[in-house]
Amino acid sequence: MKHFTARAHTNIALLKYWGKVDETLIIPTTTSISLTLKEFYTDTTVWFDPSAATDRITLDGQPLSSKKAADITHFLDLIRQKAGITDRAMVRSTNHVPTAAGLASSASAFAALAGAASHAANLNLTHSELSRLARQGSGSACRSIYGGFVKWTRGTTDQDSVATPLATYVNWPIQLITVIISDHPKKIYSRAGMQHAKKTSALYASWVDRSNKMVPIMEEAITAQDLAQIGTIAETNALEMHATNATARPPFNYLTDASWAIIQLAAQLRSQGIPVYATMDAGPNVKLISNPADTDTILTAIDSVLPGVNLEIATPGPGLQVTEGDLMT
Ligand code: 2P0
Repeated sequence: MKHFTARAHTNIALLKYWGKVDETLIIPTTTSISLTLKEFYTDTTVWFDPSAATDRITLDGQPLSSKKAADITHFLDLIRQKAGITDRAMVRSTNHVPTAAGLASSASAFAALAGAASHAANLNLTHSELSRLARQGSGSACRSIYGGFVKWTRGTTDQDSVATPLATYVNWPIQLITVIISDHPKKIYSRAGMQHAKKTSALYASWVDRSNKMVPIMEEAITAQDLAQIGTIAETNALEMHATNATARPPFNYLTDASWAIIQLAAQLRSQGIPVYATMDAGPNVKLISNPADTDTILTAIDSVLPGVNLEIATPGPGLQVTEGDLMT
């Protein structure tokens, strides 16, 4: 009954994943590129207990809802199957992702679970195998196995739909300022949102086409450490992703007036020569891709548009870490 603890960090996509070719294996329609973030992570401890009748899962000390627990059990079944075991698992997870920040925690959650549970089951998986495993929990989790800039190649099978690192140690100035805009409208989970956009938006096919064409250009921009080019491509890609939602039948929308105020503020700051670019996911928050040297100017500008709004500043972070025992060392 060896205990293992894993830490995995969240990631934000610069080229988004928004739709699946295979809903069960989680094979996406597009190749996506992300940045793993240092400040936000999940710690998960797992051990298998031969005397337990069911999996026991807690998040921040509380038991999960039955739907979420069923998703975790399904994921643990994949690991049990690989390891040839039937023991139930004890899973203790702590999220260091501010809940109000609306940053996706499913990426760090499934990456950490893949790391801790596979070690506890005595599986010695490579990073690539861990990425494929995490992908089957939540697509974006496959990117959180690695630090820095990461590419998830869409592939066509379980074998080749996998993340690879593009630049693990990012030692040049780039940050994401997350502007936390509260979420009043009814939440539409990404899984349902992307499915609906793919099925009904007339723009969806061209979004896929344009997104995939941007992959080599984004890779070049990352190699060149070109913040302006990375930001320009990322902002365009995010706006096009949201355009598939706006043109779905019926349409839906994650962005609020406050989100648009920040998107427009980024454009205004650029017109003054400050490199700031917006990216938005399945919620109203806007993440501003920017240079840490411009933080004060950007924060002052944000405050003039949304006085007192909450902010989190995130920087490039590391990949999955796994250690034996109950605490991260
Ligand atoms: C991304 N998002 O690339 C995109 C952009 C949200 C918007 O990945 O269905 O929780 O579990 O595979 O990974 C959020 O979707 O979805 C996401 P599932 P996931 O980061």
